[in-house]
Amino acid sequence: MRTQVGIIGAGPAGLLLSHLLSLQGIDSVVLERRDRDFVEQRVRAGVLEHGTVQTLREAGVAERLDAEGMVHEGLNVRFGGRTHRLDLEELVGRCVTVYGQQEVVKDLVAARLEAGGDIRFGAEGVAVHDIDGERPRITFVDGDESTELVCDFIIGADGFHGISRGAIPGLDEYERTYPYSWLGILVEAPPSCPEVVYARHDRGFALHSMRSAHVTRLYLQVAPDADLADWPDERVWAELHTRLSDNEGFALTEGPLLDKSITPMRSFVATPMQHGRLFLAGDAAHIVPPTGAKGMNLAVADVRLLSHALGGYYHDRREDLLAAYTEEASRRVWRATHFSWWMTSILHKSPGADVFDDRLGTTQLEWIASSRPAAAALAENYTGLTYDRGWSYR
Ligand code: RFL
Ligand code: PHB
Repeated sequence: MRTQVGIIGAGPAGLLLSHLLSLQGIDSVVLERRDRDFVEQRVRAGVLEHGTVQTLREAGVAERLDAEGMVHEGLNVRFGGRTHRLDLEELVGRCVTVYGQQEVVKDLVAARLEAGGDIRFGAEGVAVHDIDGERPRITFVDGDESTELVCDFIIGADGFHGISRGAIPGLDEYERTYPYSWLGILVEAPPSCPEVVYARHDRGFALHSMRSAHVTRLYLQVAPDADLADWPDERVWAELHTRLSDNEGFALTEGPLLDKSITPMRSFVATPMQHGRLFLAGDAAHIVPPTGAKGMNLAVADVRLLSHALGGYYHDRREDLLAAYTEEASRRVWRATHFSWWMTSILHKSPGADVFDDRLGTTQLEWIASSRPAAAALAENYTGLTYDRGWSYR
């Protein structure tokens, strides 16, 4: 088999890149380890930055997003029993849209298949070869058949646990772990207020988000080694009621659980994001803790750059845009890494934290609640950096 760009992973990064390339007349094949159903049902992110929505619109895959996505002009920060609303639109002239990652994935899979795109679900044993030469190859098992895909370029969009990153020699990796995890539930119940709520409480962090007018998404800070077996639904609800309460009458609506899972928190940056003809995108190269809602947005930003750079290569034989990929992508990655770390540190309660630690957290929340420049700094990062160039080369 032969293609121009071989893409490993059918998450938001791999699927969107495949679509952006096809709009520029560049062929790709996407190899995905899991089946279609699994990829489309996986519950994950929910907050799309302004620029992510714009990219999906420009790519022509935002029809359902525009109809069903919930535009949020503000967000709430809750601490000390009080709720402070940040008016994102008024502070920085941009908002975010709440729309499930799995919905983005469904829309992209549908768009690829409708355009005749090649996505191989259930591809096993994926391995990359000859990335230093001009004809890199990917081998994999498709059904019972061993297959070889010869490419011009390989994109590793296979997430944090994928195989691509390991193929880059001499990679530097920077990592921070956090002394807590998030327990997330998806609930069949209307959201208890119209916007996202980030709550700092003495018992730990809690988050109220949503997926639609009928589905709520909630998270709780739990111990890093927490076991779902120790978190029966009643305990989860009791803790959510306590941590999300305020002195202003907030009442949390309960409902049947549709999903329940625990996610560890990690910051991770690998560099360089490229070697020879292999380029990493999204979680394959970097992970942020979910507190800043940046992971999927960074994946989209990476593939915007790659789409533009690959367009430059195929249309004008330009190699400079590809050569600049790590440097360009890293600027946004490190900004989001700092923002996510900062949001995490001011909103969570670390085990063993003393009064000094607590006051460092609350003084920053008080500052955000009382100072317009501080609120604007949060809003600018939360809604996302703007893009200085398009995803398309032409
Ligand atoms: P993905 O989505 O992990 O996709 C990688 C794909 O590669 C496949 N794969 C392989 N395929 C072939 N061969 C192999 N050897 C393979 N190994 C892996 C996998 O099956 C998968 O289909 O990575 P991508 O595309 O880079 O996208 C990144 C995002 O998924 C991730 O950053 C976000 O989900 C993070 N995240 C959030 N991001 C946001 O922007 N906003 C949020 O509100 C937000 N909330 C979250 C989150 C992540 C969470 N969890 C569960 C990690 C909330 C949570 C709880
Ligand atoms: C979500 O809706 O899943 C969500 C919202 C905000 C975050 C993380 C996740 O910071």
